[in-house]
Amino acid sequence: MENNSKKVARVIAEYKGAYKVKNENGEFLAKVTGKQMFNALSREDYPAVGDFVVIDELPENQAVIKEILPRKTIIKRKYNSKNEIQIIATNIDVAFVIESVDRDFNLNRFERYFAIARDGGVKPAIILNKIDLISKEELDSKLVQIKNRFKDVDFISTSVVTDQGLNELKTYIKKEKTYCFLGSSGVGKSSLINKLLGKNIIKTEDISTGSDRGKHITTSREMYFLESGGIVIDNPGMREVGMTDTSVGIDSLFDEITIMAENCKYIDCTHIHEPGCEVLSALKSGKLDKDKYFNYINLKKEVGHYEMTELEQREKDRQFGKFLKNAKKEIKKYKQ
Ligand SMILES: Nc1nc2c(ncn2[C@@H]2O[C@H](COP(=O)(O)OP(=O)(O)OP(=O)(O)O)[C@@H](O)[C@H]2O)c(=O)[nH]1
Ligand SMILES: [Mg+2]
Ligand SMILES: [Zn+2]
Repeated sequence: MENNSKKVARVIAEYKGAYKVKNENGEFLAKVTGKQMFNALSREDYPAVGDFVVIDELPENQAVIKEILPRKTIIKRKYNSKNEIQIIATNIDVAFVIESVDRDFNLNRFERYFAIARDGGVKPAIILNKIDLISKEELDSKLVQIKNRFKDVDFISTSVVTDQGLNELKTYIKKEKTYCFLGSSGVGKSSLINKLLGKNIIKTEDISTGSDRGKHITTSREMYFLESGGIVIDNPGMREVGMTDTSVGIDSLFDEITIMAENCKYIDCTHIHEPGCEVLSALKSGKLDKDKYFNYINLKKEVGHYEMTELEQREKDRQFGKFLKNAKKEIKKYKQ
């Protein structure tokens, strides 16, 4: 029997055991087939927000997801020590990494998010929000830090209180492209998306409870369609940003170090204690930025952890601890 009800749709929200999908015929509450679940080897075999899927449309806006079309890009992370993977979103053009200028501001955290984005082929960009809370001078100093550390990353500074930067953000978001909003809880992801939508569709944290930190307001991922034709995805804030399984993203993030490492004496040099290490000598001479170096080592370590046995982990921790102590001493000496 020919099936005329097969259509392509996009997954726009994910619930427990069901998905909201959308196509030109409307929105459907969709489930995967039993066969699909049976064949699924990992989380990655299930649909995620952003996926293009083939569906069978049923009456009353129900649907069955038959197939996931190949993903162009993916944002995923390992979220626990059991290496379970969480797919944050797929088919994303740009990942906006949002930090607010208050206590949340942290350059290393940007770097972690960038690694997650780049691992999945997604271009990262920075939104620095809540700039109404600081002076022009403080803002300039933060922007200089961002510019120096992340030379090739676009950044926009915004405030949903004064509307600063919102036009710039709107212009940045292009028709038919998909943008994923990432960042800690409370930085203003949902507030920014409400501004882009021009109305308060998403519930955000009440200003009066603003001190109640650590409470997650947004609890599910959801895609929103802007009048301009741009597509944005709101996410719940992430508690800790774990790394995914490859170190490719990290290496591209620290090109400078990767290039130096080509001249290390040993091909598998970890740049922690080896003789003839080009990276360590650059660190000593001051040619390599010390924050960048420690961040690199920490990220490497974090990625490595997932691939190591517990015993190896302990040994590496011990070595690393020793190394850190020595390095700190060295740097102190160097500074004096
Ligand atoms: N002063 C100031 N407050 C802001 C700004 N943007 C958001 N807020 C406030 O920050 C709080 C958190 O905003 P949300 O939009 O809920 O933050 P979120 O990132 O979506 O948080 P989760 O959903 O928990 O991940 C709310 O009280 C907002 O009113 C801003 O630009 N300036
Ligand atoms: Mg939110
Ligand atoms: Zn080395």
